[in-house]
Amino acid sequence: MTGKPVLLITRKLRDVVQARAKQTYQVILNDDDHVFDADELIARCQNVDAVLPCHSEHFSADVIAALPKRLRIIANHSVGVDHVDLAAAKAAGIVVTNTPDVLSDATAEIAILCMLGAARRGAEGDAMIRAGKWDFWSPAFMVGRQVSGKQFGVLGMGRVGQVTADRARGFGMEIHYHNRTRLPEHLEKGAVFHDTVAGLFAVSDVLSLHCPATPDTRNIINAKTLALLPDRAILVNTARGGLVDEAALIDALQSGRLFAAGLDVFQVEPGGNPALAALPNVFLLPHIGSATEETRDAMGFRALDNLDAFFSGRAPQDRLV
Ligand code: 8YV
Repeated sequence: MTGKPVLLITRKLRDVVQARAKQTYQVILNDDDHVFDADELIARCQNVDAVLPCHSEHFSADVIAALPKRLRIIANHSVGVDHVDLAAAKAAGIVVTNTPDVLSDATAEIAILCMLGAARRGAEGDAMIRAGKWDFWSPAFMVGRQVSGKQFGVLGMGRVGQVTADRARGFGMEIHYHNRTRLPEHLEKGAVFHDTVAGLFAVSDVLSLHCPATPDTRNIINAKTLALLPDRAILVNTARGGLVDEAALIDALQSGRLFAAGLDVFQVEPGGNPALAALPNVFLLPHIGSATEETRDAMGFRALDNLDAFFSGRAPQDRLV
């Protein structure tokens, strides 16, 4: 290859990240930061050597089949890669990378915010004051659930799950988890391992989701599994909306079986679910788990590190296929 490789950056990244990218690559930006549909994504990828997408760009098998031979790497600006058909990329000889580790702290903070917002009725209180409807106070008013002393269940004890568990420990919670494989003792830090999902759910006063969205985990939260949770449990989802059957969640929240939910991710994004948003016992955020200045910079740099390694003939540290 002569000259700088051509890199398509699909969404607006932080200035420092874009500036660094321009030092090494001939960068094509998306100036108005709109989401590319499949046709536009294919069209924009035609004359590039690499693409740096977010989870908002869907590299389905059909999209990947329409990519040019020239495009050799998809360096994601995300840890989750459910928006990329990895098998199709592998078959097409396209390298795929992600950005693990660097977003664990930021996402764990949002998980704790979701837990506390749900447990202490944050959305309800905020809405009441903003609407000018706070006209009463009593010791019996807006009483929520305390999290200290309760059991915090982690579904998916990867990097984000582990940091979130550490934060929950700080709130005096007892940690339980289910994972495909049990963690070594030094990472488990006293957390109780459950070898089944049902075993974990049965003890989780707060259940926090940290597993990837795969065909196996789709709607893992459904009417049946919600019924396994202790009475008046709290659900926290900062992973992927596809993990939750939202209709079943709404039923459980309306019936009072679940005390509350704290959600940063939804089946439909952007937008979320208006029926969920209509419930007072749901604390909602618009998929901002990793949205801090520090983490956005680190994610951008990590994606560029992967690209730099690839184009200098080294193995990208976060290569998935
Ligand atoms: C981002 C995410 O919001 O990393 C992920 O999997 O969902 C988030 O960190 C997004 O992909 C940023 O590009």
